Amino acid sequence: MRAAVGGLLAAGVALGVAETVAALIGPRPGPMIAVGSAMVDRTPEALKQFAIRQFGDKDKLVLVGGIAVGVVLLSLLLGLLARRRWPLAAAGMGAFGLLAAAAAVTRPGAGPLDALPALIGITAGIFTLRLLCVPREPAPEGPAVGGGAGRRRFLALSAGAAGVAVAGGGIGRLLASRRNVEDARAALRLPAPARPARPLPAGVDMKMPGLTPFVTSNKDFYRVDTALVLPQVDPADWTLRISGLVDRPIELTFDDLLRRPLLEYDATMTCVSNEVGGPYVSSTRWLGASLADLLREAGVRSGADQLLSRSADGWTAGTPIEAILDGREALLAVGMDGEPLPIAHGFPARMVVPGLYGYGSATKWVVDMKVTRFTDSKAYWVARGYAERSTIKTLARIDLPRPLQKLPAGPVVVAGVAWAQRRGISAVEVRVDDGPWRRARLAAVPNTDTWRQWSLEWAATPGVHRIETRATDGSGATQQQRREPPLPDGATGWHSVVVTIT
Ligand SMILES: Nc1nc2c(c(=O)[nH]1)N[C@H]1C(S)=C(S)[C@@H](COP(=O)(O)O)O[C@H]1N2
Ligand SMILES: [Mo]
Repeated sequence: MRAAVGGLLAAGVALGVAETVAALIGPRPGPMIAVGSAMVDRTPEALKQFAIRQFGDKDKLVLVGGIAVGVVLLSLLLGLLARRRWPLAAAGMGAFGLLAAAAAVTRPGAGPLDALPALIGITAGIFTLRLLCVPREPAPEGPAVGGGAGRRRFLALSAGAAGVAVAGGGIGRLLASRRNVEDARAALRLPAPARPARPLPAGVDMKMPGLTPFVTSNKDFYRVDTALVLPQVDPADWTLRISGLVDRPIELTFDDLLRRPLLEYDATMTCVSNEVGGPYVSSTRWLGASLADLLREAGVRSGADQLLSRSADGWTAGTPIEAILDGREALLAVGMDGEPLPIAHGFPARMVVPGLYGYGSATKWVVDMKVTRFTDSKAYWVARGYAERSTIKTLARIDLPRPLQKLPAGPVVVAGVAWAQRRGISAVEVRVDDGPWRRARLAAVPNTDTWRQWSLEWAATPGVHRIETRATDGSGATQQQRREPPLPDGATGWHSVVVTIT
């Protein structure tokens, strides 16, 4: 019992000390996050898909929770082991320290210094383990071990260890929170756009309760990224380098970026991992500088076909240069929905390229762009099996009625959104129980790069019914019925819901 408690406290001390050291030596996540991030990057794609499906936005919470449970179990075992075979327990704990140190130094942008938190933490942990778990040689004529004096000593040492663990964690948190860039974001005033978007046309939003609003608020905007802790990028320190196969490499500060003509543009962003009917799609009004202008200034050399963009936390996306230069509104964005980008959505700057899935175009916290070739370098998700190039597939989603909803017979509103960025939506059809397709009413849209609301009234009769929908894009192509999974280039198939009418 004591040994197990001792093991736990030793782990607590190791983590607490490591967090403090991590916060002291720089804006670096502690070893738990380093280990978690390393695991995220090394997780097989199938497992990651499973985690996203099972836990959705909570996948990161589940991972960190899983690591915490692992640490607790291991430390209990090490405590028990320490009592019998101290050298083995010490070596075991040391091995985990080395593993955590290795995870930390191999994070993108990390250096040898990043090994320090884990190494110093684990040293403190081993020391604590020895104090608490290894029985002391009984003094020749002293009281038997485990007697009152032994217990008092153990309790005092335990209290001390718990204090170090909690204080260490607390100090680490406090120092880390002072590096948060939320204040810098609050202080930032974005310039007025040189080219404002026209007001949204009347009737973009049918304003039905339960139907996805045309504009997604920043707090409701879906979030997909590999970051366990949000990168804190201060605009005062931000620079963007554009290099590689260019005639004139560029380095921009945030002030340089804000001095460029800023454009506003309404566009819908979509994640390739979104299942048919899924939530990883949102729309907003972006504000940013033209990416095409930047590339033209840099002078793309012939033969280059990929813009490999990199975030502050080392994530990469590979975007076809052709797509950026073909006249679409590709942006180096600084604002969304009238505000600076929220930290979770890439503050202070990110890429937005209408028509391309986020994994191949929408780098958040972007700090580097390299003009290169698809054959020469693979971006993060391409290295993990996703298509080198892909365009967003046409998809309609039913928002109303909800799946398995029970409704009274009579008129029932069927409504949702459909998207086919770049091509636009020209029709949405609905059918019930394999009956005839009927055309839904389409809401107005500002351009072909946003989703489009649709609705239709259905005279519902008692029974269990299956409602299906399919969209046709601006090129006249209708969505295929056959379901395909998100890997490797986006899900397809007709979305359907089953409801009970009484
Ligand atoms: N730095 C970074 N940028 C990233 C990602 C990431 O993991 N890291 N994920 C991409 C993916 S897969 C998508 S779908 C979009 C989502 O952007 P959002 O979270 O603002 O909705 O961001 C893209 N940009
Ligand atoms: Mo994505």
